Amino acid sequence: MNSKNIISRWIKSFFNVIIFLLSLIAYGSRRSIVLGWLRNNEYRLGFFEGMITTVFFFYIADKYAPALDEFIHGIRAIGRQTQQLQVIPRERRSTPRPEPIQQTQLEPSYPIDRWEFIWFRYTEDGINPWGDFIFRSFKNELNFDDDWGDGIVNNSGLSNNVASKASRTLQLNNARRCTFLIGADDGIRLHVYNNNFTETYLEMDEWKDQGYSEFLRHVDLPAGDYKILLEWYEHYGTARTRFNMT
Ligand SMILES: [Ca+2]
Repeated sequence: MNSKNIISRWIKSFFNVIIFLLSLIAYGSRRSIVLGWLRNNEYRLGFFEGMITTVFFFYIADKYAPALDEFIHGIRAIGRQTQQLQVIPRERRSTPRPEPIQQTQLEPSYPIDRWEFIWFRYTEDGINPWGDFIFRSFKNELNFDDDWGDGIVNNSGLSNNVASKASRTLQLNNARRCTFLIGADDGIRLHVYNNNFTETYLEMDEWKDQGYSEFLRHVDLPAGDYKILLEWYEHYGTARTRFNMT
């Protein structure tokens, strides 16, 4: 959210990348280290040693590939932040002391006729998983099933560590039993509130890393307006999100 957070995260991922590179170097130079240690120039790579080092290499690669991803996008995030810092003083010169409005655009707006999606970078913080704001998008259809595989998620520029808050107002002319189906890879949460948020009609919490999974709930809703909030995140690997109401 602020530049301190971005820089501290970037430094963290920078060190992860360094460790990853050191691991690669260690892997590459393993043979000469072992040779020096054994003082045996006729030492050759044995079958089991080959197996163990290959498994070790894939373990390291799997562990640090997300860090490489984080590292690259961290540089972009700092670039974006720097651009913002450069733009703000210029705007302030022409406008007499504007109020800070940075945060209001991050709150879901619950539009009546469409979904609003607010996209964020995902952070592995259990309390606040919402990282830097990326952009907003909209979708008219009530029901959707977006499957991005392991590609870029919805023009966010990210294929991993991306999250969204989708909101919309639902208008029911008659009381009825509604069936909510949500699906996600990875985590998802659905909240259905009354129009002024004083009552919660439905809460589904499947906020965890998982392969694509679907969850179903029935709920009786009186006629009226409802606020729907669908939170979703993709941690790593493939990504998909689905909402279906009947
Ligand atoms: Ca995933």
